[in-house]
Amino acid sequence: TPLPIGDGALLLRGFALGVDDALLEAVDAVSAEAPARRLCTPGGHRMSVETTSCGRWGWVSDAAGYRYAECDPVSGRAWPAMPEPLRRIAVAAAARAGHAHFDPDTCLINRYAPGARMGLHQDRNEHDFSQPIVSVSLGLPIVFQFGGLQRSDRPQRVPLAHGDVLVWGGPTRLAFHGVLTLKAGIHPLTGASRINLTFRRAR
Ligand code: MD3
Ligand code: FE
Repeated sequence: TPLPIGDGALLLRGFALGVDDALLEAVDAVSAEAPARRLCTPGGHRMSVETTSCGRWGWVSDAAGYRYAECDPVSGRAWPAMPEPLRRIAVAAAARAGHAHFDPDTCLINRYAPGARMGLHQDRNEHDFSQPIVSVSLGLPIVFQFGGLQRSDRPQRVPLAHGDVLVWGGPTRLAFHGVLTLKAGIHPLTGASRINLTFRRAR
């Protein structure tokens, strides 16, 4: 049963469980063409998460800033196309949350090893904030932090497990969010890692 966790945010526990193998196979195919890498923030810090993308646009970060790019800066080539199983789960989750026409043009793939984390931030690189964001958690569990519209708002902590899907729309689209440090563990499908898929309409 969908759990509202904020104004416009919906947690669909286990929504991706029936297609987890297909999603991970697609992630492997994308990673073979565009290997995940640790990006540098504009402030000069190396992110602890390994990142790659598929779809028309890919999210990148370097000394020049955060942005979407049509080419993978490592290979100089276009990002891999978004595999159908990925697109399908994102569109289905968005529809379940009331967004009937979600058409993602990018999927960011974040791979967390034990010790990796993501600090509180807003997602503001997209052009149309009325479009939702869909995120799918695979592999090891993690504690998600869901804050308010001000960085100073105290975040709620929400544990996320393999197969959980979140849809962010409405006012929560611009909420501060992040994840706490991944704890050590072994998941039968992903080994010592958590993989998060984030689907967005960039342009
Ligand atoms: C809430 N990734 O890549 S996914 C990111 O687990 C990012 O890898 C985290 O935040 C991860 O930008 C969290 C859940 C998520 C994604 C986007 C959101 C939550 C969000 C946008 C607005 C509000
Ligand atoms: Fe984010």
